[in-house]
Amino acid sequence: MQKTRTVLVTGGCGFIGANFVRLLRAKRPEWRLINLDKLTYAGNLNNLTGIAEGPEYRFVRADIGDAAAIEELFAAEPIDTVVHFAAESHVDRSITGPAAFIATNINGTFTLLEAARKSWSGAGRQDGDSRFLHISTDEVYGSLGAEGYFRETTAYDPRSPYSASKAASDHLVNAYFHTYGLPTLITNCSNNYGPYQFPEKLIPLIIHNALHGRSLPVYGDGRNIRDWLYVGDHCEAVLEVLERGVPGRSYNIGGNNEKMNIEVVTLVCDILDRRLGLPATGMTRRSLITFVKDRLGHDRRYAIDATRIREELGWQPQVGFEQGIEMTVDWYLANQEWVAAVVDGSYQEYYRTMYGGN
Ligand code: NAD
Ligand code: TDX
Repeated sequence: MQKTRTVLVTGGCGFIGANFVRLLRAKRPEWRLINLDKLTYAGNLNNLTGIAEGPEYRFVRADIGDAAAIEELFAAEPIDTVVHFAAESHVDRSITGPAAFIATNINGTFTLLEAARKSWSGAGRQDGDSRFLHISTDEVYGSLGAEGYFRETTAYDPRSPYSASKAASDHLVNAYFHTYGLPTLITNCSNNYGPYQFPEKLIPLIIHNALHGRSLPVYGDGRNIRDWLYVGDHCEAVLEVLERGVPGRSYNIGGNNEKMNIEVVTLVCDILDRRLGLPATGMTRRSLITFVKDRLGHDRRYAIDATRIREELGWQPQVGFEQGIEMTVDWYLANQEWVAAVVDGSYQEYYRTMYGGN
């Protein structure tokens, strides 16, 4: 028999969180789900259209750093499971404005850990099946040369304010396991792509710009390598770790799919050319590619060794990269209203600051 859970998902209105909320509603409809999200620029209720509030689903707008609000929620609801996605997630923004990353990723995670510790050490919640799953990133491990992979035993070596804040939160989570016995788990995943990703990240930004005939900014020489994973595969992995992972453990999640950024960008261009034909200029969309100033401290290569999750939990990615990019391009083509609503005034301002008038 499946255990029925009361799950607090944080950041469920963001890219991965919304995909995970959708997966849980479809696969574990009997679970009660509370989605807590601050609705920052990256959080969007439109990511959850079709998910109605009711006995099994509730949305709460709050900041994970607001200790009073979080403790009140734990007092009001029999939460036995936390899946913690909420974060400031964009590396470039962490370079221009790190403060929010410290507040949300470090202090916010601390606030959640404290609330869970206090609540779960109280009477009535000690059924031995509570879980605090912290969603983290491969970026905590730093940057690889041409060889090697990140394993769960790889020493942390974060190099951007974003990755340093995620590393700090991972350390806090582990400290709560060792010190207080909080049943924590951590997943460290590679780059995700797919529906509902905010167009500040490489793939949706390239799709959006290419559709509007704008230049396609590629940082540095375009040869930095990321390991790309379709978001649906990531969400399936998160559910596996939540239900069957061993508390105290970390699980690396990756697509075994290393690509140079320039390969990713040209693939998106070629798919759009195939889907829509050439633009009015008669030039392929590859002609829009523009090499721009590199990101400060730009990590060269990430690559995940996902042996542990494959061997322990039997998880493997199901969506191939070309297939996943085609599905993603098609989703953005079919959801131009969603895109139009998120590229509002503040996005335009962000874009001008980052990329100038291009
Ligand atoms: P996102 O930026 O799309 O969404 C973040 C969500 O968190 C938004 O809904 C936002 O409103 C919410 N949020 C931000 N600050 C908050 C706060 N103080 N209180 C409550 N809610 C807050 O991020 P994403 O890409 O979906 O990433 C989700 C998680 O997965 C993050 O923890 C990120 O570090 C991790 N991760 C992301 C990737 C990736 O490729 N996107 C890869 C590995 C790990
Ligand atoms: O305009 C761009 N041009 C460009 O060349 C942008 C936005 C990015 N890039 C490069 C930088 C990276 O090498 O593309 C690569 C991917 O960039 P992002 O989409 O910003 O992702 P990245 O910095 O790799 O981090 C992502 O994966 C790990 C997520 O944003 C993180 O939240 C996650 O932890």
